[in-house]
Amino acid sequence: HGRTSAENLPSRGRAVEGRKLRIVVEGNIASGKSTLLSKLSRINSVEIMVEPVEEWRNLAGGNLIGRMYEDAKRWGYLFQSYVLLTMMDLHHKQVEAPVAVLERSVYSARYCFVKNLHKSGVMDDMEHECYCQWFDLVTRQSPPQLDLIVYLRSSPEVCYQRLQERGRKEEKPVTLEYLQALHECYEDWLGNDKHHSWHGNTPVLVIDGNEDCKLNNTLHKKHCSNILSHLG
Ligand code: DCP
Repeated sequence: HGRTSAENLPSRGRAVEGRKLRIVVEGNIASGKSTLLSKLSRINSVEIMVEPVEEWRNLAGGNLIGRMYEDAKRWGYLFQSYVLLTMMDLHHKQVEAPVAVLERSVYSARYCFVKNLHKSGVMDDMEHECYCQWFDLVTRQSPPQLDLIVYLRSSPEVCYQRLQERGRKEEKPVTLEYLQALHECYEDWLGNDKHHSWHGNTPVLVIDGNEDCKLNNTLHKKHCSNILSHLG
């Protein structure tokens, strides 16, 4: 399957008068974001920007994400503050392509991952307050451009299954309960009727992530054209 040429994009999906567009793909751990991103990367006018997990794995010679999973109480705050820094950098990185697609955003970090750490008592009130003040300051001073949020909604059970199949060493401590709690945060943020179609001013497109797209190429093509048609 070759790349889709820019001419084949639906007209509403083209950058209007040179304005470049930014899409973020959201979803739980192992919800299938990487597979969707790799399909989107075949489109000529699209550039993919993945989560900087390699940077999270190697900070001053230490594996920060690994430590966070081993001892979230000790490292959760530092990890999330580094996620905020590296994701803000990604949000503002210039790209050549008319459409940039980011894996996650500073918003899911705050409204799903940090919220869950705080709610479960792993991140204490002072750490949470300090994180939120940093978040508010940096997002107010340099607001990330968001034209569309694609929410890949996969059940926690399906995510857990996929997580075990891929077997990343740092993610061994991730339990089904943790994925269920994150799923609830994602649903509160993007899944309920109130916010179903809008997050602030940004439209939200919900895609069923339970079907295995690796086995179904037509399904992915459908998702890709659905995403591009929402950009007008
Ligand atoms: N993570 C976190 N807090 C954040 C962002 C990410 O704790 N604010 C963690 C969750 C994962 C790891 O970082 O353990 C990387 O994210 P994903 O596993 O979701 O990325 P994948 O590429 O694996 O996603 P998918 O499996 O959907 O393709």
